[in-house]
Amino acid sequence: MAGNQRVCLIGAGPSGMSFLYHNSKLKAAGKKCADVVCYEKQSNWGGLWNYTWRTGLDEHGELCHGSQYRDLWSNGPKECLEYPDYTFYDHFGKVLPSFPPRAVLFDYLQGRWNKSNLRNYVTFNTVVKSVTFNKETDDFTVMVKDLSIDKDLPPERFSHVIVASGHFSVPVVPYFDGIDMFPGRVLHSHDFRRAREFKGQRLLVVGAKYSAEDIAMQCRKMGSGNVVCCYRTKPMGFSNWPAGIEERPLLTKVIGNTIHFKDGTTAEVDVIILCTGYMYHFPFMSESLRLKTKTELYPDGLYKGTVWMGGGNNKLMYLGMQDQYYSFTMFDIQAEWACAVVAGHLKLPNRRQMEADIKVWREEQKLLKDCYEDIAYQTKFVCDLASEVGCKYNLDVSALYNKWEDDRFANITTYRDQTFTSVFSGKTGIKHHTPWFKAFDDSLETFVNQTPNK
Ligand code: FAD
Ligand code: NA7
Repeated sequence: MAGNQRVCLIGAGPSGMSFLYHNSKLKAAGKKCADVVCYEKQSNWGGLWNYTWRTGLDEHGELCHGSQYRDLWSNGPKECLEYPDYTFYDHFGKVLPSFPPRAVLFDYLQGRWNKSNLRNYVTFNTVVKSVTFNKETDDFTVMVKDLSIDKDLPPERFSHVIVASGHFSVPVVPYFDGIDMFPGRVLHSHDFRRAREFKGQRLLVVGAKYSAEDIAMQCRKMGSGNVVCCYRTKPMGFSNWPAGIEERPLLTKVIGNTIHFKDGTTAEVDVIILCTGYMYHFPFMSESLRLKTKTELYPDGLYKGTVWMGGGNNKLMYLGMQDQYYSFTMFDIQAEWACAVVAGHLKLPNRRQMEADIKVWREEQKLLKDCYEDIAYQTKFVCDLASEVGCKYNLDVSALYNKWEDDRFANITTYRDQTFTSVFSGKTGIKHHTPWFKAFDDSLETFVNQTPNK
């Protein structure tokens, strides 16, 4: 039998950790697996779930990866993102409400990784600086810097590269006429850390997706003044915004503290928060290997959303690059599929067939009309990967996602107070002790200890 493939894995967030998890499962089962070197630029695993108070640059002068904020609670029910082979009930040993705060999700993720002793496989404080493909030898050269000693490591050669470096860390920061002379603070959601900071302040939120919605809600919850959200394409459209939040068309200019909007109205604000999304940013990948896309459910050029078609060698893969309804379970099945391909348990079709497959998915994507159709589409994507690897679980949680969207449209303030039943453990989440809009204690201890232990 030929030797194992040598894989460079970039990033130890949920996507990268899922690759390590499935590769170690293959190993434990005595099956052929890869020799993986995982480089992680932060000093801990968890990706975006590894909360940092820092903004801008990290302690080594690298781009700060973290975009999450202190008061973040899951925006989807935990029953939609739990791993089928490691449920929340398995981890906490009790039933909990359906929408946990950030620290609870991080604890859950770490439980699965610790159980499989995955920490040893991650090289922390190492940032990948360059990846190039060697045509003659059909492999990659990877340049890495050890941040802890400020030293470039000798070049390493790998048969495969798996990019799991995330795509919600480098902000899109548009310019608006007069914003440079705005007397108050201007920040991007990437640098937003504490909603309490804006107590009593009037806010302009630019953008109309998850960050805009959640940051507007968090700020009102924590006592901000009025919040005006403005949109480029279409409003978020919730009919039940809490008092003090409204939506208007995009701003046209800023004069002093006065914001002018496309509909001719104006508003006085103290702070501008740009919730204008993130770039796909892979400066360390050489041009021909670099994924260039906008945020969408099926980025172009990736077979099964994973294998990079650009180089023609099928040895470069990207994980977790989709826009996300499904999150942890989608990254996990994608990683399981990628592990099977790398180890040779799954054979890829020829290039023409792969290109045709991508085309079918992307044509279908063009027809999607609303969030419910998006969910059905991503469910199909997840289940397709699951069937390819012969996954024994049915990962379809679309009924839960549809109910979640119904709840959000019915009332954006109370959707996190609803409960869901896990399709994997059969357990139904309990009501949280306090409605989310009035719940100010987001500690793991309070959340987990509101019910007696098993
Ligand atoms: P990331 O979590 O971004 O991890 C990527 C890792 O790669 C990081 O550890 C980073 O340090 C490392 N890295 C990057 N570049 C390099 C390099 N050059 N060299 C070495 N290492 C590198 N999802 C949910 O399911 N529920 C939620 O409630 C939710 N809330 C969110 C809130 C916010 C504000 C944001 C931004 C995202 C949220 N998400 C949520 C989605 C989130 O993207 C996923 O949950 C998940 O973190 C994605 O995992 P990942 O491993 O693909 O990427
Ligand atoms: P998204 O989902 O990429 O949304 C970005 C929003 O910003 C979207 O409404 C865009 O408008 C808007 N945008 C982008 N550029 C501009 C300009 N130039 N002018 C006005 N508006 C603009 O990012 P989010 O941060 O909301 O979500 C990312 C993740 O973080 C998500 O998974 C969450 O879990 C948390 P559009 O609607 O395209 O017209």
